[in-house]
Amino acid sequence: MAEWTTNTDVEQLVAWLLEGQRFAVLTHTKPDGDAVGSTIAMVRALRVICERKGGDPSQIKAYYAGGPPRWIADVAFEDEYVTANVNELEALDPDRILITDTGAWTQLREVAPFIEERADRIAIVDHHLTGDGEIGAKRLIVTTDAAVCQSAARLCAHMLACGPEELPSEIAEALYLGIATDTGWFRHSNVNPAVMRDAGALLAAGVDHSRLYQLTEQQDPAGRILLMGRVLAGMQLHSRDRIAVLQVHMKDIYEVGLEPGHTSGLGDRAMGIASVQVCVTLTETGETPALTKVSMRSKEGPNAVDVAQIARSVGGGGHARAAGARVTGEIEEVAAALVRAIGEELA
Ligand SMILES: [Mn+2]
Repeated sequence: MAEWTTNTDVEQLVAWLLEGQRFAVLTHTKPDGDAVGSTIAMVRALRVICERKGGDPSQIKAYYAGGPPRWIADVAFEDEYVTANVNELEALDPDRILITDTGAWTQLREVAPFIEERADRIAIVDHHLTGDGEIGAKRLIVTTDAAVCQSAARLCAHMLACGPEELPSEIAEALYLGIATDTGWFRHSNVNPAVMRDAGALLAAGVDHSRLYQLTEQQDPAGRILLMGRVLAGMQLHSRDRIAVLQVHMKDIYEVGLEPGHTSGLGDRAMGIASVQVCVTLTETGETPALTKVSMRSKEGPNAVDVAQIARSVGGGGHARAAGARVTGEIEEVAAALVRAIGEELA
C-alpha cells in the first residue's frame, strides 16, 4: 500500500496534465464548496488549454459521485459536469484522472470499480491528513492548506502561465468559493496568512465576493432554521459543559419539510458557547441496520481535542479541528460512546 504522502509538485503535475487528451475530474461524494470549486476550476483551466490547442473541450468534465449538489447551477455550467457513472467513465476512457479534495475509498465508493484499476492514470490533489495513497500514483497533498482550492489555484495559474491575480474571473470565482467555504468564510482556525493572500489574489482577479456569499450562506429554506430550533432545544452538555451533543432525528427533518442531507452546519451554533470545547452532531440516516452520521468540531487551544483521531477510532477521518464518520448503531448509543471517548481526552 502506498503511503499518504506527496510525491509530485505543481510543475510536474501540470506537465503531466498537459500531456492528456481526455480528462475526468473527480471529487468526494456529497461535494462541498471546496470540492465543486476545485473540480470546476480545473475543468475550466484544462478547457482553456484544450481550446488553445484546438481540441474538444467536451472531453473534459467534472464527475460527481452520487450527483452534484443542489446549488450547482449557481456556480457551474451544465456542460461542465455530470453525475459520475462507471459506464460513462469507461466510455470516455480518460487518460488523465484528477481527484480533488479527497483520496479516500470511503469518499469514492460509487466510482471505486472504475478507479481501482487505474492508479497509474490518477493524480490526487488534496489537503486532508489521511487518505488511501494507493488510489493515485501521483499525489499532491498539502495539509497546511485550508482548502484544496489553494493547490488548485497554483495548478491553474501554472497551467495558464499567469499569476493567481490574473486568472480568468470564472476560474478565480470557483477557487474562491472553495477557500471561503472551507474556512467558514474566513472564521475557522485554518485561516492563516497564505489563505488571505490566496483569497486576496482571487479577489484581484475579479471575484464577486458578495454574490458568492449570498449564494452559499443566504440560501437556507425556512425549514433549516426551524430544524435548528428543534435540534438546539434538545442539546445536551457533558463533561462540565465542555462537550455539546446535538441530535438530528429523521422525524424532525421531515416535519420541518427538509430532506436528509440538507442538515449540515448545525454544530456551529453550539460552538458559540463559551465553555464548549467539542461539538458532536449526530444525524440519523434512516438506514437499516441503524447507521448514524457523526460530525465533530473542536476549538483551537492548548488542550485542543484532536477530533480526527476520535473519528479514526470509529472508522472515519478528517482534520484535527473538524472530522466525521458514519457509525453503525442507534444515535443514542453512538453519542454515549463518543462522549466517553472525548471525555477521556478532556480529562
Ligand atoms: Mn476541502
